[in-house]
Amino acid sequence: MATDFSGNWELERSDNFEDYLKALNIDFATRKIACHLHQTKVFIQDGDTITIKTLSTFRNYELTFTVGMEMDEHTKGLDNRVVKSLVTWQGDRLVCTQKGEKANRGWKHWIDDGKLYLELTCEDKVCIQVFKRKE
Ligand code: VLZ
Repeated sequence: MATDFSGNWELERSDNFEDYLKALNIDFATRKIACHLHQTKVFIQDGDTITIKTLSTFRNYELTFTVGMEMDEHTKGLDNRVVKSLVTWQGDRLVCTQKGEKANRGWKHWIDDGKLYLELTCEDKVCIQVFKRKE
């Protein structure tokens, strides 16, 4: 059985988010704002078709994909690049590779002890975010 990520999650802590944004060439001012944001993740899961919304007062980012099907992802409002994204299941983890200009780019989601984890990677930078369920 695939992990069920459905629901609303609020950001509890973030390690190395600024380094990750820097690796994506996000400018200083935007990084400062981004690092202080209260982020919410909304997962809508229908079998292997999944929507992930990243919501904040500053910017929102939304991605819909089907697991196992490569797509063009335009990272609009983030670093504004186009990457070839492929999301797969690796055991209980949802793993995305984002092929493009930046090496070693992608993310992983998993749940542990009721918390939602997100690992964001770009080049040699790794950011970990932890979210708790929102009532
Ligand atoms: O999420 O890759 O959950 O798309 C930050 C948004 C989101 C607000 C960063 C600040 C990562 C923007 C989003 C300022 C530059 C991401 C995936 C995994 C799904």
